[in-house]
Amino acid sequence: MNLGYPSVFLTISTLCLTHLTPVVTEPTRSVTDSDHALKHSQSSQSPSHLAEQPSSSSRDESDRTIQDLKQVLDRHRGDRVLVLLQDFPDPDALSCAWAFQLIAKQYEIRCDLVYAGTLSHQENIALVKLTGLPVQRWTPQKARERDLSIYQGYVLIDSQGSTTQLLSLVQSADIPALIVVDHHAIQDDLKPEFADIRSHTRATATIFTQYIQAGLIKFDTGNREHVKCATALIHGLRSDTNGLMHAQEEDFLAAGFLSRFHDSQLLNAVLQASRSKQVMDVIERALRNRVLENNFSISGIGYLRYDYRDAIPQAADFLVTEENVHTAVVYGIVYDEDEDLEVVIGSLRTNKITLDPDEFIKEAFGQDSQGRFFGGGRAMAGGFEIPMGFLTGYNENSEYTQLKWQVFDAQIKQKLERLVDPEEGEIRTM
Ligand SMILES: [Mn+2]
Repeated sequence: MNLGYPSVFLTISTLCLTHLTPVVTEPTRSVTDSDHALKHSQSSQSPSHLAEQPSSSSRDESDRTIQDLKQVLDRHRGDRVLVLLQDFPDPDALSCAWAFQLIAKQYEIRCDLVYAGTLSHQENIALVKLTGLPVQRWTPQKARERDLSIYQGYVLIDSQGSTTQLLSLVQSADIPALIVVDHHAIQDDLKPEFADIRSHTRATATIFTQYIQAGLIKFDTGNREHVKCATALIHGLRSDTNGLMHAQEEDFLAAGFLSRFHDSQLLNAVLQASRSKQVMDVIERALRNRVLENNFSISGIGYLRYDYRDAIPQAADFLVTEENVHTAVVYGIVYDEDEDLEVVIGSLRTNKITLDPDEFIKEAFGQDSQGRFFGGGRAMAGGFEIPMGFLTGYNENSEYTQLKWQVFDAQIKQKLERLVDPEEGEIRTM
């Protein structure tokens, strides 16, 4: 039985274990440049595509999208809705959820922005604190105690639900899906009233900026909330495009529009957030444990507290900066003693334009017994999350703990080895 975590189960075939209890997991998104999340094949960007002007048909289409969205908002005038964010919300998700809240407010729709995990990346904490971003943490227990019947619908932004533990709760409370706006690979299981899913767009912040430009809300430089939201959107856009390095024309255009409203000092303050000691320690471990092969840097960092799980993608960000490395994969066992949670979490970063992180991760780790992938990616970044099944659980015996890590470490390396093929010098994806 799937206890509502519509995600992933591991069968460790080599150990002949099938796991019995669904573990709390999701391919969660994280960080600044959120990796995880099931995201689609974003193949290399062709120069011709970059040069493309919006055709009149695409303009018609975007007009229609805006009209559809307006109609849905109008139909739900006066409702109260839940905006579900990933368990580890990233700037793209946070800023867009906020923009959505401001848009919805004009239709007297009240939005509660919620996430179940942790804000663990220093920049995300700074973003929320410095902008006063109205987001709330609802742990799954807390969510279970809530009266969800006050909500007439839920909204997913920058995800399609596979990265939030709250989705199953909301679904079991029979709250209908209203709106999904995302840039990850389409997952067909939700049937919202309105969906705008653009798997070739680099950031959801770009989509929301286009909504704002199309007049869904009129931003005003005299309105402090608008200024802060525009600043948050720029940060979201930056972080999903690796500081605009992977931005496409539409992202630059969106950033240009937002620059009329944003507060550069505030943005600077968010970006200046310094790394915690724990993150530095994880980066150090990743550096020490890395194995270099065929331009890949692969590193298992051992155990990591749940609260610091965002250190993994940050370590991957760092490892990929090494000379002659085009792709870095960092993973570890993330645990939470209070919740009795243990899960393998990993991040991939690549500079190689022909390497599709989504395909790479899906190919490397395959699917669970329910046909769900253990992870995926977007352009330049990917992530995975593998439940530990029967082996889950804290054990005081350090030798046992060590042994458990070694098994997972070896298994993951073995899966990756198949793709990091030294003979061909090429990455094989699907
Ligand atoms: Mn995003």
